[in-house]
Amino acid sequence: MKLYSAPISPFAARVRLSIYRKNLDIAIVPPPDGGLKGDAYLALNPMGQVPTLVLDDGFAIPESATILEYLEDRFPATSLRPDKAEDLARARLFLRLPDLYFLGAPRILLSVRNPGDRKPDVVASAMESLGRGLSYIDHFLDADSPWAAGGRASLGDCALIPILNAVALVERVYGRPDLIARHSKVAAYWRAAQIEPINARVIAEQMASVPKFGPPD
Ligand SMILES: N[C@@H](CCC(=O)N[C@@H](CS)C(=O)NCC(=O)O)C(=O)O
Repeated sequence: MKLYSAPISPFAARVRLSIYRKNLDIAIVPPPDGGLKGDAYLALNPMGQVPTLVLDDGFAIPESATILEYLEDRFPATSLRPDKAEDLARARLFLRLPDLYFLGAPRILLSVRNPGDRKPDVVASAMESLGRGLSYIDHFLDADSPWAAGGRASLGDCALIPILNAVALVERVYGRPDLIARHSKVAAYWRAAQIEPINARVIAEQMASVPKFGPPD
């Protein structure tokens, strides 16, 4: 089995987090020659995006949330599904909220590398969307837990860690250290989550592409 992935992609990072936490023997590889829009990759995933999980018989599964659920069904031993239905609903919410409401914002903010090319109105609107999205996450997080849902590692953490890391990158690139700090439960969660070793591994992989965005502070 192999996962087509890119280090910075929060969607691919979600799945890598699950693979590491479940200790699965899945090769993590870059897109094939021709890239995401080449014939070889489009034959697997016509959307031309990472991640795609390719099974040993060649069956290809795109879409991070679908891959995460497949890995839960196929490898239930180290389950990332919380035990209580309500906690599982919350973990899934942490996948849905960014996808539906605010993941476009860091993408917009980080897509313009040169500060001189940034349009103030576009930046302001993306920052507002980001803030609103973080407030939704804050609303549903437990206070005082280093985990997203159910008191242990779950799909909710696979969702939140890569996204909060993308927000942390926005903070550095734009000199806005307040973006996460304004949301007290998100800030406490992020503080604790970053020092957990498997989370830290994925955070480091994502951050490996930081130099492209300019000098870190
Ligand atoms: N809904 C997809 C989104 C995947 C996605 O947007 N991947 C980005 C990287 S963060 C990508 O491959 N972009 C390349 C492109 O769209 O050309 C998922 O959850 O897997």
